Amino acid sequence: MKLTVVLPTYNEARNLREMAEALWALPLNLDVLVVDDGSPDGTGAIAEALMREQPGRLSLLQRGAKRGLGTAYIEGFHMALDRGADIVIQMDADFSHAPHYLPDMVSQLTNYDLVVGSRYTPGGSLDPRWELGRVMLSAWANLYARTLLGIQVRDATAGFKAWRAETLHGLGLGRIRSNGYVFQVECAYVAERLGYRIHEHPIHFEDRRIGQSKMSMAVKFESAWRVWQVGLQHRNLTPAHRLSTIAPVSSA
Ligand SMILES: Nc1nc2c(ncn2[C@@H]2O[C@H](COP(=O)(O)OP(=O)(O)OP(=O)(O)O)[C@@H](O)[C@H]2O)c(=O)[nH]1
Ligand SMILES: [Mg+2]
Repeated sequence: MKLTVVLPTYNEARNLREMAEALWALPLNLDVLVVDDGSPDGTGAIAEALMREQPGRLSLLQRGAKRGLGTAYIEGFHMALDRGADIVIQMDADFSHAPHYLPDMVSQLTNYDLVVGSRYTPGGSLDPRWELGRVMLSAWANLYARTLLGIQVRDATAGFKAWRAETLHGLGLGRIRSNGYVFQVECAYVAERLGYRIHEHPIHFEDRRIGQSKMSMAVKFESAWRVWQVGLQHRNLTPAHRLSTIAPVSSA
């Protein structure tokens, strides 16, 4: 069973080493794939040092310039799948998504196709250090996306997910077009439309330990109209559209 954790990074030099070590300390046999966008703070050099220290446990996809979270994940997922991952984890590199939830989330993949680390399912919680404005924005974004798209998942904007490789194959990564916050919503929506079994595992979401947010206000506002596009683009998807279930075209 090959398990790959995809970590997108932009200026996470002060978090990356600790994060990789926390992941390796888990009772899981996993490798880490860092997708770095030429972070000016030298995150890439730290990833290279970790690669030398722990051969085979970490790889680096270096993209050179900041190109957004969505495309970072899509490229990272493709690479993980091409290298034969059976399970792919996505999470932030800043400790908002605590590594200690992973063993439970992974074991739930026995019964589910996608497990979401969820702030808004019973038992989940948000860091009390979040200011009221951020709590409201997050709650509003979730309500907005869920109402507009009819999403069942309570934490539709969650970026902490454990995917079976078959689910990612069936999703069809080429369908996913969002690059900012809506990337998370689009993946959850498409997975639901395609009839995948989704479980929400409650998590306590911590504010980032060190460093700054990379998400500008422009990205947050772009998300509001982008949700409409996601709805229009995928509303006709049904379980029959899972890519892995499409019969190969006969060459005869
Ligand atoms: N490769 C890559 N990673 C990114 C990009 N933007 C953000 N990230 C990473 O994606 C993860 C989530 O971004 P954050 O800046 O933490 O966004 P956020 O969680 O909404 O903001 P905070 O609450 O302030 O942490 C982090 O690991 C970032 O380093 C990007 O353009 N490219
Ligand atoms: Mg964060």
